[in-house]
Amino acid sequence: MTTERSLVLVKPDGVRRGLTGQVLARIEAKGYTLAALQILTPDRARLEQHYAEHEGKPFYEPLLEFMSSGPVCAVVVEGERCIEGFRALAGTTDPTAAAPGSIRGDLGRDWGSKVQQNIVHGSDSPESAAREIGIWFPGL
Ligand code: RTP
Ligand code: MG
Repeated sequence: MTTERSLVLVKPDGVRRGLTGQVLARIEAKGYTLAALQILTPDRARLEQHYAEHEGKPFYEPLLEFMSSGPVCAVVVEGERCIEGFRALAGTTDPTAAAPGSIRGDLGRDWGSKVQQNIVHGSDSPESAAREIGIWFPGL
C-alpha cells in the first residue's frame, strides 16, 4: 500500500463559520498527516484551473464567486488511502443529504444560495490530487 496525498480545502463558508479547526481535527483524528497548509483568498485564475472540469455547468459561475468570497484553508493531507478516506469523512456533495457523522452531514446545510456551500473540498483521485496540489502548492 502506498502513501497518498490529497488536496483538501476548507471552503470560505467553513473558514467564515470558524470550522477550520474542527475539520483539521477530524483529519488528524482519522490518523492522516497535515503535510502543508496555507490560508489565502484564491483569485479567479487559480479557481478556473482548479474547477476546469466544471466549466460551462450552471453552478460554475456561482461556484467561482463563492470560492473567491473569502479566505480558504488549503491543506495537503497525507496517509494510506487518504483520498478515499477524506471523501468519506467529508460526506456526499449535498450537505443537507450528507450522512450524519460526516463533516458535511454534521456541520453543513442548505442556505438558499445558488451553489452548494458544503464546507470542504477533497481530491477525488490520485490524478486529481497531483493536479490540484500543483495548483495550490506549486513546487511541493
Ligand atoms: P468537491 O469537488 O468540492 O470536493 O465536491 P464534490 O466532488 O462533492 O462535488 P463536485 O461535483 O466536484 O462539485 C464541486 C462543487 O461545486 C458545488 N456544487 N454546487 N448544484 C449545485 O448547486 C452544485 N453542484 C456542485 C459544490 O460546492 C461542490 O462541492
Ligand atoms: Mg469534485
